Amino acid sequence: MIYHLLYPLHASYSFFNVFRYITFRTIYAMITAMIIAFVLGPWLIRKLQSLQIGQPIREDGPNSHLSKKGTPTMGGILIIFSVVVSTLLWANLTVDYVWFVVLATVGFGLIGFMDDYRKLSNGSKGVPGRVRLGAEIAIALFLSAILYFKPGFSSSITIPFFKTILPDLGWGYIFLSAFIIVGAANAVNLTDGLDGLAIGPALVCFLTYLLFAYFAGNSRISGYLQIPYVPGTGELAVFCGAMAGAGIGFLWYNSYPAQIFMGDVGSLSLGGALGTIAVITKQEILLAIVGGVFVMETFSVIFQVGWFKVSNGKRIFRMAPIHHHFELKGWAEPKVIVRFWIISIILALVAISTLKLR
Ligand code: 57M
Repeated sequence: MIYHLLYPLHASYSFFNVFRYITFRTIYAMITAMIIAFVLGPWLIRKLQSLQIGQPIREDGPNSHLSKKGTPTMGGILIIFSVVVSTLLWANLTVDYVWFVVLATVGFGLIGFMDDYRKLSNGSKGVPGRVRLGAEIAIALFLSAILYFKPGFSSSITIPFFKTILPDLGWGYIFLSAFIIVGAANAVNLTDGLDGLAIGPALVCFLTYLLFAYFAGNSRISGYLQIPYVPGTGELAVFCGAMAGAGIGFLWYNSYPAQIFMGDVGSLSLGGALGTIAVITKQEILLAIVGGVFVMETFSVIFQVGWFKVSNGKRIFRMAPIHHHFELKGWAEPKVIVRFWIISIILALVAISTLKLR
């Protein structure tokens, strides 16, 4: 909105030319979302408490979690609201990619909201797994198909370290990108099991993809780095900035000991948005490195459940996802959380370096 209202004034007052710059609008999208989350956080926490929207704790988890019973959840509503308002304020809304990512964020957030609401309202297990997965796949396929048929959008994928290998998957790209989007959503969901454990790496991922989006949308920089030039993705840097700002604001209240959890409404929307951005910026495979903490958490579950089944009840980890394994090994919760953040930062630096190592 602000871009469309104020930039045209640059014809009369040169100062307003500053609103043309993505860098400027990204910084202020981050600040705006951060302020919204900071300011509305306490109100939302009180509101959720008054509505008794408190987290039930499973008996079979780490004993240290039992004290978390009743912590307000569904804090993802705060993240989504902050991001969407800030993006609508600061992004160039004529760029369709902005709407794709907002749709992914809200669409996956709605699925998570339904799941949280059913879990909390009648103590059920939430939306049946198949129904939830089906809805996630439907949204992901819809977005992937629109992207595939968008004139000029490439159905090739980028292989890290290899600048000349750009395999064109044709319509198969629709299924790969849907898999990435749904996989990212569920990986963040599984990771969100300790205070700040999901939002920290998510913050790192959005800040990394802020760079990738800016580079991919700039013909000079993408040419220099020899990465795919995707006109218009620069505006996704504004969205990533808003998401990072909202994440910092949310982390203020979700940091240990958490006053609020994000709920599936938060974890699914964060992951859905991240997966969609990875596809649009043509850095699909690189997400496995940038989001390596999410990948590690997901594979710990796959291996644990798989081995549990084939070995008639034996476990690889003390408990999956792997953050619980370290808790049961005696690591304090904050130590697990901060060490996973550190791993996330290292992986992001490695991922950024691959843009030069090609
Ligand atoms: C998502 N949800 C947290 C909170 C958050 C197949 C199996 C691995 C599935 C998995 C599962 O249920 N995953 C669901 C993880 C839950 O957090 C809520 O869920 C939202 C995110 N989706 O926003 O609303 C609990 O996590 C803790 N938490 C915090 N701080 C936060 O900021 O402490 C969350 C956010 C909250 C709170 O305790 O209640 C979760 O863990 O359920 N299942 C598991 O992860 C379970 N693992 C398990 O069953 N392992 C078995 C299997 C694999 C064979 C094994 O290893 O033997 C663990 N989760 C729970 N109890 N709650 C362990 C048992």
